[in-house]
Amino acid sequence: MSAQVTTAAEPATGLTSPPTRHARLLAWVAEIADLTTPDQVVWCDGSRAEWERLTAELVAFGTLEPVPGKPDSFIARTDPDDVARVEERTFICSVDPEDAGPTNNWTAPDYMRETMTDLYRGSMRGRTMYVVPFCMGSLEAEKPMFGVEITDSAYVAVSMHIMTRMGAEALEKMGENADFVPCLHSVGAPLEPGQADVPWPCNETKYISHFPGDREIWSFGSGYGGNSLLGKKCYSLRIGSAIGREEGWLAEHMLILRLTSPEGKVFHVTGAFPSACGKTNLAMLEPTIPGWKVETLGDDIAWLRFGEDGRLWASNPEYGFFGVAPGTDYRTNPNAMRTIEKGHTLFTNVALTEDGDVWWEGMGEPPAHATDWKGQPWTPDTGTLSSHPNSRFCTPIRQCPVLADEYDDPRGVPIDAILFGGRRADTIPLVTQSRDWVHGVYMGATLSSETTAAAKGKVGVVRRDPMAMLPFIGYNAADYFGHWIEMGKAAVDEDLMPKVFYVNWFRRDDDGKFLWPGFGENSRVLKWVTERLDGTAEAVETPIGYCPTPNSLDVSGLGMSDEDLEAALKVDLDEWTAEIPLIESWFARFGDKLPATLWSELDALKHRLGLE
Ligand code: SAT
Ligand code: MN
Repeated sequence: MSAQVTTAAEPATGLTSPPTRHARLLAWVAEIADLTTPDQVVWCDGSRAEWERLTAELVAFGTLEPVPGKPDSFIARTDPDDVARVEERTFICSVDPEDAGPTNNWTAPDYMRETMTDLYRGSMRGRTMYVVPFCMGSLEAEKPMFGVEITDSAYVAVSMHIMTRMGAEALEKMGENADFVPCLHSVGAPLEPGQADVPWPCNETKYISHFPGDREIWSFGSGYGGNSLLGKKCYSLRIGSAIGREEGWLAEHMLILRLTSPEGKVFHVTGAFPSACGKTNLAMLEPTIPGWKVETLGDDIAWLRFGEDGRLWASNPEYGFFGVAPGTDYRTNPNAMRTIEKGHTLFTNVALTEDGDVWWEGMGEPPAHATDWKGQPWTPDTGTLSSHPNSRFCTPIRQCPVLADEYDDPRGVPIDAILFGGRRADTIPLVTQSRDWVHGVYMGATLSSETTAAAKGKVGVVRRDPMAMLPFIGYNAADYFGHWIEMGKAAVDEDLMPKVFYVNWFRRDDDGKFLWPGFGENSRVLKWVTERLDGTAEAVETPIGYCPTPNSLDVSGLGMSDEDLEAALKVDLDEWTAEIPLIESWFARFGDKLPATLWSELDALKHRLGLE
């Protein structure tokens, strides 16, 4: 390796030896340095000094701007074209295209490696290559899930400080032999000698490639979180789901929360919702009903494994929140606001007010003057959004005031209920309980939602988003449904499996007004869920599952009209009849691979709807 090697704790000058004797890791780092030819190689140690040095450098480059109103916090403004996950540029490079399935983009692994190797050749010229050792989930896990990200973006390195357990401790734990997922990232913007840098380097050509066979991730051209923080969606969901299939567990796009009733009874719930549909809000919810308490364990990703007691336990592999900023305020998510108020937060594509604090749409009164996410002067009359709809806050989980102690417990918590939810203006009632595990899998497999700004593309289009995992299933989605069904069979007793519920906070009336107030009021739905678990809440059996009777849902003090409540809970047979062909064509995409039980579930539903 010709590049200069240093650890980031010291100024990036003197040549020091790499801080590990892990031969496979050393060989890989040397190989990538040879290929990408950075000016220097820096091993990240995760220290406070490193954070200070890198953020100061990023401020000097103009990538970050300090937020005076919050301690140790910064705003990043991306290239206006590099603001979200790029699903059309995301690939599952399995050997057999069948293993990627009809919902993923596929390219042969050899071809992808060749193409991307050409792109990586010299791609870090003029830049620093950071080596970021990290662990998804607790370092104390029986088998810690290590990864190492090589990146030429200091923004990525500091974001990894927040989002993962990383640095010297992770590297030390890896010892000389531990398995790890190599995660290679380059923004793809080499600098010629003397060439001035831009604040947000990236490349028009983007690839987010996964090699499940080799458990490897290659990302090129984008600096945006979901494309560049490779421990997150790429490792913990796409590669994670493929590992989970082999090992008998589930990697899911789920929040994890603990709910305590006024009587002190404890429940653990996970919830799968597509990106930008309120997972973070639900994870930190402040119940509006007296005596109930919510504690947070995770807001985006859950790994579900069987415990020794035969129950399904969930743990959060992440160490921070990467939440959608717009719409977040003291009314919708006070605990997220308190989390970021403590500082140490990186904001991306939000506005900076003239008195030096962050602002975004939905956070109370707009400031008279601000700098918008593109760095332009902004006033409420400008007529544009001050913040990108997918702007984010990246903040340490430990700052969350309602964090449950078990967030760091490698075993996680035993799950009582799984919620599946989407954003649907019609058809899907507020809450429906599945008849059994397989019916719950059917609900997840047919989950649908209107698209959001979290991914590039048109917003507001209804699409199937199975288990809210459409962009994140690392193998054939039909096999993934099969794996979910197998998990139910693997259970010692189906009674020990979590009960499954389908929720929709986003149903609207004919005037387009939301029928259900949402946010903290969702605690009322959680209460009904726990009462169903306890067998105390009433339900009506409908063609689609068990729905609350109007009296069984606690709406006391809500001031909701009977008509609105009825409309929120309604199973509209016409709407469901219209939904059936959509589900049929969705299932048909999987051909013979779709588990036959899911066709049977659909047939049974049609029968109950009186359609055959
Ligand atoms: O863009 S991320 O994948 O980081 C967040 C999300 O879309 O859920
Ligand atoms: Mn997400």
